[in-house]
Amino acid sequence: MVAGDAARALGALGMKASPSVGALVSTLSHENPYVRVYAAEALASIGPTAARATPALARALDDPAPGVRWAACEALGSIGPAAQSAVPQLIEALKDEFLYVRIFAAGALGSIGPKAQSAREALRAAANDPALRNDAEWALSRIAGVTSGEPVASLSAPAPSVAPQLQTTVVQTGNPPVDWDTTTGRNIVWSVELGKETYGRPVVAGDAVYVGTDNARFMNPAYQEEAGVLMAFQAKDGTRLWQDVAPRVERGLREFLLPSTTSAPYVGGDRLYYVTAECQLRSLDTQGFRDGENDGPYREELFQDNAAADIVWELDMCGRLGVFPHEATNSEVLSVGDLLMVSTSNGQNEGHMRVPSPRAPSLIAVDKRSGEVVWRAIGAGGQVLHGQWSSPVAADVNGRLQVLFGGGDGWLRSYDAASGHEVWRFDGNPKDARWLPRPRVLSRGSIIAAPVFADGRVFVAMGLSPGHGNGPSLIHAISPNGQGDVTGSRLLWTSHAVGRVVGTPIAKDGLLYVGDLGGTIHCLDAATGAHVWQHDTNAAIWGSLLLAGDRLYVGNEDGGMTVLRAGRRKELLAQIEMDAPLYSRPAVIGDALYLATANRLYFIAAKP
Ligand SMILES: [Ca+2]
Ligand SMILES: [Ca+2]
Repeated sequence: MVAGDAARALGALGMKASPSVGALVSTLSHENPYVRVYAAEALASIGPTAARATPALARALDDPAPGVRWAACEALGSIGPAAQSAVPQLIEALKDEFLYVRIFAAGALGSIGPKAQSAREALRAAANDPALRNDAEWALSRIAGVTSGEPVASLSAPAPSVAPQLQTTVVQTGNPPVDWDTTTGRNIVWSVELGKETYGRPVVAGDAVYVGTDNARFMNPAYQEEAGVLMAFQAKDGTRLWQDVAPRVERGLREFLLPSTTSAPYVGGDRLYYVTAECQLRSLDTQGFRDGENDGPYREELFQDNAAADIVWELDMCGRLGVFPHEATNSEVLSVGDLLMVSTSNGQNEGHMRVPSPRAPSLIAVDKRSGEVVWRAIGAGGQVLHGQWSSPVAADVNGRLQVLFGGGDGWLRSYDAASGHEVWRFDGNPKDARWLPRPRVLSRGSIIAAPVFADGRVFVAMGLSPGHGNGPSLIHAISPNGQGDVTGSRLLWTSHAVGRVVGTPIAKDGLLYVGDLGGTIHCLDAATGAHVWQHDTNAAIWGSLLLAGDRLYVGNEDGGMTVLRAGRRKELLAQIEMDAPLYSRPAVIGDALYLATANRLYFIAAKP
């Protein structure tokens, strides 16, 4: 893979790699398809000065590997008008069997602009494909000489109801145990096996508990492929009810999406909504096939027995919206009236060189009943630093419902919940911060933890993928009453005292609790940002914290569960060791906890 590594390194240099265009052109005919992909991606990050690669890139549109074809489209697009000679091959690529090749071909034709006149008819035909419409229409406007930038959010449906119906599950009442032992079984009522890499958090609704995991245990012996799974258990005793599998979708991707369901579902009545590991938003019937009916327009379930999930509808965010998810599609589902809102996880290409689908939405609102997209927001667009793994939250700000969404570019954006129009935006990064994705340095960051709204303040913690380790970072408090860019005008305070954060903080009684990737839990004064206390748990904190009654539960990557008393005075209540990593927030029901480790689900309650 030396040639591939060299191509990746050149791509990272961007413009500075332009003297290597000749070498990259020869690398486009390397025998290893991955090396050819990296060469094309490296040419894409060089831009217009790679113009002499145009003939070779046009030939690469016939490459047998789809990844090479779409990366070649990206490169031709970034060369721009000087890639005019490739227009005939790009027109052919509009009919490629792989969606991303078609999308990026349309994007390249638009970037070539008025010199791609001959593509107009083909683009008009391509605009009939819903997945391609955005990019084809954008390309047509560019060819016509219109340079007005982003397509406008389309709002075709009547104004949806967005009555506040907020899910505030982080702060709970109840007094769950602070004392349990998985070896002796103390206070463990039951436990069941999950997959082997579980990041999903348990969600309890009705008499069932749901959790996203992987297919490592082949719970359905008839299906032994690598895949993300959503499991449903009976809440009282852990009896398995059904599971939903999201088989790998052949999109010409190099299968770098995590094959484990990380999205926590939202359950409303007899419908459950979640994002699969393959970037599909699904509505399921909570009764599965046990009600004797195959519900909804979706009838193509792979399995239709009592242990299988009944899909009501599915929105494939890649196939329908041209989204290019990076590494994991993990959004929680925000329910607001008739709408569901999710992050699409649109992000960088596999080589981490650029965002291949910059016009795909970052955040969408979908009609709960039909699965139709009501509005879409581009958000970070082409500025995503890595991936997008934050989840939207709703905030009722003086009677107007805002949707707060942390972008992969480090900007927090607020949208009007009904229309999707941006209300304000806040840049969480210092303007001079550089992208340095390695431990122990201050890097330009993305927003991964969900923002928190409490007592009129919005808190947003900056983070990086846990794979890049911990480092100095920032947390901000801002006022949500502004318009436009509020970075300078609505900042209340910034604290430099925290490390990189990926788990959602908790605000309660004037205090803010934040766990970082260095393993430290911080208690800050919510009004001033002043440090009240901190406690080191000795391993990275990934998942969100849980506050139940006055008990703050903090799980870490080493399987350590630390329980502290919430309040201004630090008090350690318990330290419990589990035998597997704790990545997610437990669910509290009454005085009991549903807790998932990386491989097991536990029901924990005081036993007489
Ligand atoms: Ca059913
Ligand atoms: Ca169905």
